[in-house]
Amino acid sequence: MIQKFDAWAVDHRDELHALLRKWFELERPLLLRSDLLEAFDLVRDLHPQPLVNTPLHELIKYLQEAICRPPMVYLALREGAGHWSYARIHQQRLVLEIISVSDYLAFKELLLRPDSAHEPVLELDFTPFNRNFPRLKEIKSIGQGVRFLNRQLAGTLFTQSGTGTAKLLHFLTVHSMDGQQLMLHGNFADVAALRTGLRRALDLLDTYTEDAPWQAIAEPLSGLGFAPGWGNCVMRVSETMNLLVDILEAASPQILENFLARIPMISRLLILSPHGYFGQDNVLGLPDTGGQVVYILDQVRALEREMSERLILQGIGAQPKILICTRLIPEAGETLCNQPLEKVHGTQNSWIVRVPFRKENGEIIRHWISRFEIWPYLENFAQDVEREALAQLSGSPDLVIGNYSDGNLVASLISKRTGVTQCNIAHALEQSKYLHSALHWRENEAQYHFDCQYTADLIAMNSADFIITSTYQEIAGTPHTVGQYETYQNYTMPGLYRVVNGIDLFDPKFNIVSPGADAEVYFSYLDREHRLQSLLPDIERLLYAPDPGVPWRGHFNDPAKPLIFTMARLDLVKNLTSLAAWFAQCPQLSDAANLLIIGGHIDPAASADSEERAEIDHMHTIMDEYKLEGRMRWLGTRLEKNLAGELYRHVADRRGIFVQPARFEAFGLTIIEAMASGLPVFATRYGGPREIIQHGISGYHFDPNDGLAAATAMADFFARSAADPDFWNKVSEMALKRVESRYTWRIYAEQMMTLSRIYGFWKFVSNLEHEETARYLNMFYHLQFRPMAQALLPNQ
Ligand code: UDP
Ligand code: LCN
Repeated sequence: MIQKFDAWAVDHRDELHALLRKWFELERPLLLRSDLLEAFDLVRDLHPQPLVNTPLHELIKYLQEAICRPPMVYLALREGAGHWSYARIHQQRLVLEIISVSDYLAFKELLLRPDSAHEPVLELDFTPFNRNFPRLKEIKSIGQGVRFLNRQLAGTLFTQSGTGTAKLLHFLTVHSMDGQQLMLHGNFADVAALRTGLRRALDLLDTYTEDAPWQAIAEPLSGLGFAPGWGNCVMRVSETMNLLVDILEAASPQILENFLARIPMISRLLILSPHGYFGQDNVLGLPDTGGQVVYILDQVRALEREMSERLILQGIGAQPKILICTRLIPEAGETLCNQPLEKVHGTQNSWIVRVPFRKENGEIIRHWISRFEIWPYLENFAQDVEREALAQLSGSPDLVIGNYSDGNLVASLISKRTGVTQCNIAHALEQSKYLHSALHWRENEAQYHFDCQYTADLIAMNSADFIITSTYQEIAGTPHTVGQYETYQNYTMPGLYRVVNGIDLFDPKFNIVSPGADAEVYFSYLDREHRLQSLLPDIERLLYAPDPGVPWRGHFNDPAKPLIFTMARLDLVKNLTSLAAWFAQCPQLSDAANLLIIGGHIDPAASADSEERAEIDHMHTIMDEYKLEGRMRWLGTRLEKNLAGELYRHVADRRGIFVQPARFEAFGLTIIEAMASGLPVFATRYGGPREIIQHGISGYHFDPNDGLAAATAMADFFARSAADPDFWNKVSEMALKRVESRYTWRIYAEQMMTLSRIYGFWKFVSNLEHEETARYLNMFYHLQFRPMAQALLPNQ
């Protein structure tokens, strides 16, 4: 591409010059893709020579960012996910020169620190550590890591004569759970002996009926060297044994996967979610407590069910146990977050375990602390949690799952000490939510401490054995937008350090496993039988009574109109205030529908969070300015789950829509909840919603930077639905179908358990330990993260 461009540029200096001039005229040193394309379009329209389909046009398509400091422009080009290159061009010379990522970032640093050109900088680069590890090649395969790993490793393991089967024999011989020996007793000296044993066992099984239970065959099989774990009845035991016979005969990755799927490996989980108010009642909507809590509680129920069913099928009596470890907050208001132990509703043996944050001197932190401020407490927390978990589980967990930057860091610390497999879940990576937050970290230091957070992220994502994400775009973005993990590939925090390769998107550790919406609560508005009629009076009161009984502002002059509904935490990124403004500024929309907003508080004094207080004030200003009193109702409350479920359905009964207007949304559980209820959804095009919704089919995306277009699209939707009721029905039907086929907790739990088993197996039989990386991270943790985190402690 660059060569073609160079050849073209020799004869087209004028066009190139005109374009650079346009960029400089914008008088902004940092230009985004949209700015760069817009300028190109202007030049194209004015210029006598056609520019479409020229090498310049090709190049422009890949531009992601540019830094303009006359006379130089530095360009970042993204040919596809994870494929970046960098170049610079001089305004007079007009020759494109390829440069390194380091040079690009160094130039970017000058924007903030113009005098730092010759300062030495700490550069982080994980490239050398990963050279000998298998990695994916195709962009479209990103996120299917464990399947790839299984294929790759099965290939090498079983082609090296004998080693694969011998390792498998060793694995099955030492495999135990909760102290109980499983699969093989250890009587088989080699693979040939195992083969003979399997033949004898299968002959023996032939003499029983297929449905004879494990208990009937346990003794004779034990005599042949077989321990429990093969199945709960003769049929299943012989199927499992036949899979092993096939592997010993000629292994294929698929047979190996099917066999591993049957080995009981996971029964004790440790899940970490330190920062928020983590509870089951009265917590949603509080600052820092949102989807992550919903996700984990639903996840735990699904995983427990899946683990139990699998253990029963394999004839194992053990009961799975899951611990969710979070912080204990002594001053926890109306919540139960001051209780050390709480059983998870709807489970047999899953618990929320709360451990307080403490200072070095043992003093316990009593109040809630924003997620941006908790970094100094995590190291002690990790130690305390580890002790507590080992005691409660009577041993190590089989898997540690981290959540969000803080939980993933704690998972890394625990997993490093115990050797337990580590899985990360991001929920939200703040680099995508707060634009240029790494570059401007110093200006935002007082409020956000992104230096600590992004350092913790780098450590955790490189320590994890595997990472699950809710969408593909979370890892790799789209052809033209950068993925959330991709933002960690290279970035700079001027004055701190520069990252030239922070994470590899093609690493097989990445796996897409999407969450679901709780089907007991979020189901179609048409499913009349299951609907909770008893909640209707509450909904009538909340929406239409002069006093809804919770803090509120506004009412509906014309309650017959359909509703535009939104519900979220009231933080800046969720952007609810903008939705109110778009609604007010678009008369077609505010004529067609009423606006219902649920989030935050009405009284700013009721909030402990500065960002939330600012949003509350802003919402009042908009309501005053546009006189929204009779067209909008704002409820400053947190809805209990069942009530929220029935409310989505009520909005659907009235042929309304759900809107998610965030500036950026990592995934967006409310979107799948609304869709599962049969509501047409309009959602931001930045982040997960773009992948959840197929635009124009199962809902709509919009650009939150263009509120007028978004409001007009909603108004058109209402107009078309009024003219043709089938139009609304079609979108509603497709939304329901989309969720059913992709976003359910049953699919999630199956996939998650498959990953854990396959990964656990490979970790055992092959050398997947990234020892050198671990050492590098250890140094980075101690020399970089720790001092920064300690510096946040008050009075230091
Ligand atoms: N939620 C709720 N009641 C409220 C506010 C929010 O039940 O008053 C739930 C909502 O249904 C969803 C979650 O909180 O399950 C928010 O998750 P989402 O992924 O949309 O956003 P997050 O808060 O995680 O950024
Ligand atoms: C955090 C977010 O910001 C949401 O986008 C997700 O849906 C939620 O966590 C659950 O993963």
